[in-house]
Amino acid sequence: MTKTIRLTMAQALTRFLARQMTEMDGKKVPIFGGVWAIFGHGNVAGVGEALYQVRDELPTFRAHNEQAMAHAAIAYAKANFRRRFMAATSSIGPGALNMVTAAALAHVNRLPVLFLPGDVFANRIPDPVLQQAEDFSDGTATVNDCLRPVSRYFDRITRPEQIMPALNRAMQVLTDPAECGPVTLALCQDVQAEAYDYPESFFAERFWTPRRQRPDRNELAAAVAVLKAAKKPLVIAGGGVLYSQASEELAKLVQGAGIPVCETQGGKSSLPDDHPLNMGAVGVTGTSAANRLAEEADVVLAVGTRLQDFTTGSWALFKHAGRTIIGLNVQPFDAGKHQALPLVADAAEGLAELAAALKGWKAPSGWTDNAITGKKNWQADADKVTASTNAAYPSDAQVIGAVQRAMGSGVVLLHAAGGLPGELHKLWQAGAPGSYHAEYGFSTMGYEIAGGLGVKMAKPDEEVVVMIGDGSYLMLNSEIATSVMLGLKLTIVLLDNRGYGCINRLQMATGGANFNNLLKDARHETLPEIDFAAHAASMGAIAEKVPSIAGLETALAQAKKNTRTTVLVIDTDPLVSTEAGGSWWDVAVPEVSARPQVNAARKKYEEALSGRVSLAIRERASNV
Ligand SMILES: Cc1ncc(C[n+]2csc(CCOP(=O)(O)OP(=O)(O)O)c2C)c(N)n1
Ligand SMILES: [Mg+2]
Repeated sequence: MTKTIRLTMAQALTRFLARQMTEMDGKKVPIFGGVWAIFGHGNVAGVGEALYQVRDELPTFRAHNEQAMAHAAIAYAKANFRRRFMAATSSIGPGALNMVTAAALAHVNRLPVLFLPGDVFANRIPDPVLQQAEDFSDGTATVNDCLRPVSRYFDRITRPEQIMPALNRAMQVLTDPAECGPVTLALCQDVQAEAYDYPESFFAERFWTPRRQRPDRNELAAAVAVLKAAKKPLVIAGGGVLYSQASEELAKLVQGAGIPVCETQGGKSSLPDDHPLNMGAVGVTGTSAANRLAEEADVVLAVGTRLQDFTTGSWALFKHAGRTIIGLNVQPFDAGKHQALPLVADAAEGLAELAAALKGWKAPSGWTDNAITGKKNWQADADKVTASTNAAYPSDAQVIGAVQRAMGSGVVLLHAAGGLPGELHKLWQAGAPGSYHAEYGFSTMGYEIAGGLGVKMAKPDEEVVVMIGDGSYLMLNSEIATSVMLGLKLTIVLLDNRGYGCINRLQMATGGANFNNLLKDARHETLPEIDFAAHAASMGAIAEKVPSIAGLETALAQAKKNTRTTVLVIDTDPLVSTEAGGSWWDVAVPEVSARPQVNAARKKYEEALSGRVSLAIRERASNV
């Protein structure tokens, strides 16, 4: 007879989660680093009680905002290269909906996280329960259905035994490198508390190892043939290189074949910044070293990248009419994008097999040498814009220079939205793989501080530096208090340019009037003067407003020694960004307007569009 154990559905869930294991650095560890929780009536009695039972094996962490706690969980998974992850549980209604944006962030970035929102009563007797949204035509709809399009797997648990197949499927998705993303198990409030005789075998310890798919023989042969014929090959390293921990294999391949590498936001730190073949950032926020090669490349080996518009300059950057893209990706959806020659495989396996097959082959030396020279020229440009200054309102680039000088490349640098991503992508000199943590798949304002907390949980021995704008800070800063409470120290550098600087610049570039971005240009009775240092200090952080770039460097030296979260605020110039590098980005400009500035911007926009169209026609012709 099957041995069973009588548990509530929520107790079965938490017991199961605590028994899932993996290996990190040769040591067996739980695959779930813990559970973030904000309780309400929809989860406190069921999931809350069950989490308490397993609190020693599966720790619970309390946050101040459901979106933020999900950000921390997601950043934890990213910092662990998806080898370990966390769950996030909320009550029903607003708590659950607060996680939708974070779920989309994880979905876009292909990051594993388990969402456990409470849900309405399956028996529907108390309908409508507090916080239940009522659909006039669909009795099965609840607010949690908003999580469906942003979950890789969604299930609603309406009977206690359903949790078994649902958790089995959840683990498949969370650990599958191709499918990987958010999983939502919506837990009906009454069912969380319902008991069932679960087979004991369901709770047996399970050990998960990352799957590494090898390439198909024919796809590999086709890719090798194309590469061997290449005169101007270029590698784009995307986030998949990091998730697969394929940096060594990447370095071996490109050093052997003399192929320059450029990096997406997600892929930055695949190679150290000072690797001579690393051209740095590519695309809209790219370096001149990378972008001039992208314009000429005849074969583009795109590794672990979604090829989003910032990488391809909205498909106007890669100008070689006959170019071939090889899509080395573990996910066929990405591998075959834009008529790429697919090479479906784990990045490390794929790169290793390509290197073996290309042994002895080298790209023309003129191409490689030219790339190395371009990198040196770029570095000289970058050094100029990041040099120290006495300006009252320094640029973002000058602040980046100060952070780099004070903290070096050995820290984990994290950012997500505003003007910083573009500047950091170009200018930050990253060290080891994973030392540059950008959330630029979804570019979610408010990811930064909670994200930093997740990274610190994953890497407690590392110095985590969060760079953030005033806008992002005001959107979501509450987890500063959590970082202080948990003793997880962050160094936060807040650039106060008194508004949404980058969108204001975009507005000007598209012919718009300065309107509703900088605080001074927004409807107001009193111009706000926000004391960010006082605000951060009120949550327990060590906080200081620094008067200058030199002052920032001094304060950062002290911050390094601090054991408590430190927030350093500096006033910056909202109008400047780095001119060097970059490429066109498709942002639609109005076709008609009463503003001559808009009409002029539209004219330029149409010229850029026709340039891209003629590029596409040339491409099609060369493919015939
Ligand atoms: C949640 C969210 N809302 C809106 C945006 C659009 N957006 C991108 S950057 C930005 C302004 C960010 O302001 P701040 O953090 O001060 O950075 P700055 O642009 O001044 O460098 C806005 C509104 C976004 N990315 N995320
Ligand atoms: Mg700002």
